[in-house]
Amino acid sequence: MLTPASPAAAAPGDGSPGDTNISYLGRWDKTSSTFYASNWAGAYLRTGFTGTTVRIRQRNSVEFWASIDNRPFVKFTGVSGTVNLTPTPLAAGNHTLVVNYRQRAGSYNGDAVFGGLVLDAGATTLALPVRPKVLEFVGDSITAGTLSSNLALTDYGWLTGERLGTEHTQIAIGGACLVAAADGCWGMEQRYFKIDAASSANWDFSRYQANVVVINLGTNDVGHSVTGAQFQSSYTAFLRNIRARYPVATILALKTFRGRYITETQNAVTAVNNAGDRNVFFVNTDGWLTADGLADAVHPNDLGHQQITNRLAPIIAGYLSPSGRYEAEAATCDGTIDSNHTGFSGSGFCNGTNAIGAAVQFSASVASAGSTTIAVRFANATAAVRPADLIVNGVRVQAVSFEATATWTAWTTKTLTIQVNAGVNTIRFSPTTAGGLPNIDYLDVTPR
Ligand SMILES: [Ca+2]
Ligand SMILES: [Ca+2]
Repeated sequence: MLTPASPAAAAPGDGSPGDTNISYLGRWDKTSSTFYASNWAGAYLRTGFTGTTVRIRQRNSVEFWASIDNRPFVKFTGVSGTVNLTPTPLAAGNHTLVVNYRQRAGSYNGDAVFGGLVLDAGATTLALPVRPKVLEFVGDSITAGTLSSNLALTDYGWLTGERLGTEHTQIAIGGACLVAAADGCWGMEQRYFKIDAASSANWDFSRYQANVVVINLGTNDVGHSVTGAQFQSSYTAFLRNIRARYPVATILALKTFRGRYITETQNAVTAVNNAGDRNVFFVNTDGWLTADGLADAVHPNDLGHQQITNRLAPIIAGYLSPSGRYEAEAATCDGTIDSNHTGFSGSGFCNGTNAIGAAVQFSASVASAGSTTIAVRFANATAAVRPADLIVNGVRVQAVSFEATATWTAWTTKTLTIQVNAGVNTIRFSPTTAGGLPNIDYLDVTPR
């Protein structure tokens, strides 16, 4: 008779948790080789696979979301064992899969582990291109997506990362404070450095380096009698401790949407700036959320998370582009992102609505204040010149004429000189006639 073989080591392509074709983003616990555990709110796995079906091995009852071939995520609730993700088989060929497990938090305690994929006979996983940048969002229930339709998936952190074509994760849990208050609160000044909110195990920061860390903390500290002095001291230490793990990341300290501990947050940023860390910035969020963007007094709904994303993504784009190139498809575009006219850079261009004031706005970061050149790439196959105002940091600085080009694929570049501030600058082109803007591909900002 056959003797059961000892478990073989994971081989690339076999779909087991250790399969190196599978990318794990966020804080996964790989201690068990048979079930990798998904931690915090925004962890996910990505892989390609061949064949027509895919099933996923689970252990005990769990809730997760899966997206195949970039289609909308499908939610699986209360499932266990080998779960079929393709009740309708796919066309034969190469496919992609993204899976996000619901975070264990509050009253939900599902078994958020991944036991591998079961593919068709002869099928294999395929490695997907790794997105080169990583964003990390640190916060409480707002950053975990509470009261949005699909929790972490419909949260501003996830949406911002997807908008910018980066990897992303939310180190967040409902009820979190910055300060580990004596009356009990998830104190992120300590918890952030753990593999999961409730774990005593330290996270291994060598697993990945974030390029940008966004902190959105302070909303809950008020309810735990944290004084302003305590908050400021903890925030300053928190910034230093994150810096010790991520030497080159840009760290953004958001003004909480409820406006809590504003001065203390700014003072903490100033303290580390004055100590020589210039890559930490306070971000004013005034006006980001409107009343209809809230599900209750505190938590954004799906619209609210979109509103935050629309404001935050261009700012982060500004910090992700040391080359100084800002694609219009990652900027704020009053129109549609199109890709039907070839020759563009990146993944497309901004086709602004043909109307006065339908603008494109870039957020560009520079190290020092002064004069710099910008170059905007555009196409305008109408016979008419399309004029616009150039507005820098809210101030109209000059009129710009976008002349006609031979075709919509005859991209051309216009160079201008502007004055900029140190840090992030908004650079806006706002059309002054009903024809709107030309199609805008990108903006180059000469670093300084
Ligand atoms: Ca247009
Ligand atoms: Ca582009």
